[in-house]
Amino acid sequence: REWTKVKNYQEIIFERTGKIAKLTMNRPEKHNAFTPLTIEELIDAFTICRDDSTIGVIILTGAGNKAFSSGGDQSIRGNGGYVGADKIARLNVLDLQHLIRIIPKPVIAMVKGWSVGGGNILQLVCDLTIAADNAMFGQTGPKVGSFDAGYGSGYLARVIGHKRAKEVWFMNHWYTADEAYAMNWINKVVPLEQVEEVTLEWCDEILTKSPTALRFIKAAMNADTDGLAGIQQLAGDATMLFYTTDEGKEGRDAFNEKRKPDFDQFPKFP
Ligand code: 1HA
Repeated sequence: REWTKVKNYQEIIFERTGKIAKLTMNRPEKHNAFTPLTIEELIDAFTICRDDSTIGVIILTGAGNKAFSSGGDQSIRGNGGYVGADKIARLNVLDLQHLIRIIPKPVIAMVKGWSVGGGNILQLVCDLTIAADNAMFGQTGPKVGSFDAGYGSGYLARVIGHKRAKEVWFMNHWYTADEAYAMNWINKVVPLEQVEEVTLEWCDEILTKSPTALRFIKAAMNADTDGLAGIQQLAGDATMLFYTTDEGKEGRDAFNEKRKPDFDQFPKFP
């Protein structure tokens, strides 16, 4: 497969091969710990993927074989968040979590090595996770004076169960890829040297499916978890489809032509 670079960034790599995009957190010297800039760049790249109708599936991964991500970069943690060049303390990874949830395309985490803290929550909010057999999962928040009481707790509890989620957060143990698999935390474990090949095979398979069907399934499952904000996404997809129908267009056209709409011509399905 041939990879082409889509855009240049400082702390991530954004490449694509065919309809598959790959976003790589690229700070391997710190196990891909993220800064506000890493997150800003990921949000930009995910937004490009969202708008580009020739991209059907997105892989999120970390550079090298040692880590997916070790979470927020503790060396730039300031008063109230992580501080970048603009000196503003931010928790902008929360915006990225939300974007990964609402982007209407499958996002697959490809995890090699450490998946820790806020990095592990990024893996969690991806739709699917394929891990190398050297992957290691864990939350460190209470050890380092942090916590994610949003998706990192509530959604984690939905995915692995309340008892296990509390164990993860109270004990801050490490879990191997096989243990994480047994907990339903991730979808598949493969030998390190095959992880990219298998991830790309999953992408290829997904790309043969109806994108609209996948979009609705993702929105529907999120709606069940995300309350009214989740229903809003699902509802937005319904509006999008309705706008493509003759019935929807009749309302628009009647308004623009200053006449009464004729909705009688359209079928009322049982
Ligand atoms: O909880 C949140 C949030 C919650 C709500 C809203 C927003 C949030 C945003 C972020 C977070 C968090 O992510 S909190 C959790 C932050 N992360 C951690 O506590 C993990 C810290 N790292 C480790 O425990 C270990 O590095 C490790 C178990 C992942 C790997 O250990 P290992 O293999 O022994 O490597 P190590 O030598 O520790 O790491 C290699 C280099 O990377 C070290 O630098 P060096 O001594 O070579 O100069 C190490 O300091 C650096 N490094 C690793 N992780 C981080 C890091 N530097 C900064 N921040 C890191 N997270």
